[in-house]
Amino acid sequence: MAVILYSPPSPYSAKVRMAAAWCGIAAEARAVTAADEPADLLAANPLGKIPVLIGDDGESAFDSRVITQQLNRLSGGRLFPRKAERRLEAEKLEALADGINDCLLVIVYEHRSRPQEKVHQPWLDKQWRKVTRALDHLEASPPRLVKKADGGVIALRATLGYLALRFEGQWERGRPKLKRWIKRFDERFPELTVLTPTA
Ligand SMILES: N[C@@H](CCC(=O)N[C@@H](CS)C(=O)NCC(=O)O)C(=O)O
Repeated sequence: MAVILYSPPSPYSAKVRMAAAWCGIAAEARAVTAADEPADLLAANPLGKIPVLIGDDGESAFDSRVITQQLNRLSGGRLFPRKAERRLEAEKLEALADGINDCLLVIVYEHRSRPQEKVHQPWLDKQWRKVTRALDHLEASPPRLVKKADGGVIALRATLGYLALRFEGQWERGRPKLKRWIKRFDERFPELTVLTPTA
């Protein structure tokens, strides 16, 4: 069986676990602590980052956008729409969600890795402005939710789960449409919601 190396709070990991579930691809989810640089993770990804998908043949795939494309191929196209225009929309939404994750992780890692007096606040403020602009863009026009999930909406749900976990109380105000979007996603795809980031 395929294996996904992951960590429960990781938004990219949540995205690929949700995507694998949506694609009907059975994969053992194996939790690793990337910060400890464990040997099995380094053997699968020299960058020491999660998530990693290890296929039945032992071949590993990373990063998460490579994994979602691989899941799409393995499932015969279940994760991304076939029509070029829709597919581009889904891929751009995935990139936007991942881009938000990138900024949030910079903030989290800065606080985690540096002594408080060495935290460079202007850099973190810049990251937060990127997050804010991206969320405002999504609030102005939340992605369509149809019967079928895709790599874009799954990525966004994972990212909003990470925001809820690590930035509770800091992003929700003035974003009622995004909050409603989460509710509708969760009503429609409860089997995916259970895989969103957790502590
Ligand atoms: N672009 C990568 C980002 C992956 C990433 O940064 N994962 C974090 C956890 S959420 C990680 O492995 N951090 C440990 C490290 O950077 O050493 C992807 O999409 O998979």
